[in-house]
Amino acid sequence: MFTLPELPYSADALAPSISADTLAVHHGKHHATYIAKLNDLVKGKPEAEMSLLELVKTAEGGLFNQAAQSWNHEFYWHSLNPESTKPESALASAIEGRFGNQEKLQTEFSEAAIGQFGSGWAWLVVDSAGQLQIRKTSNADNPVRNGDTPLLTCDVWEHAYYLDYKNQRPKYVEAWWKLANWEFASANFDKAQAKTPA
Ligand code: MN3
Repeated sequence: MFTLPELPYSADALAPSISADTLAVHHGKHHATYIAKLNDLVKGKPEAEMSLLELVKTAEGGLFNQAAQSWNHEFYWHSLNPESTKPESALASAIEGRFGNQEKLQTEFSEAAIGQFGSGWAWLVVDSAGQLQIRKTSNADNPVRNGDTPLLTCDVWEHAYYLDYKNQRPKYVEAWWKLANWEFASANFDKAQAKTPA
């Protein structure tokens, strides 16, 4: 049985950038429904014993969609932090090396988030060669399928921002940056470096 993880902060902690109303629906309804549908699909099957990440890496079709949306949302909640954070030194120098500075990373990431046609996700990842990359994926797709290790993600499905920003995705992406959890990204970066062959 997969269970809905609790939010790592209180429901009103991200306001006004992301309102408590949005979190109530996005976590309490959308994320909860992905988990419920996932449990229906794996009931009585060997997949019920697999980890969510294994399912994201290997499942296909409807099972992939529910598993990936379950994983993506948990990762998204952790990609947000009501406290202001900064990339730690190893990640900060990798950002400088790859993008020049953090502002340029933000511009490229925002373009991916705003430019993703329809529903999907924008990601900061480490690729299989250990390089930082910006990715955008459609619907439930997740860059781990291509060997990337995600550091941060921004959900650009309309349900992530419609209550707060209506159709104005750029305003939501701008607000997302105020919450970007660099502590989480730095920890993910360190883990990715540890498993990249030197
Ligand atoms: Mn969502």
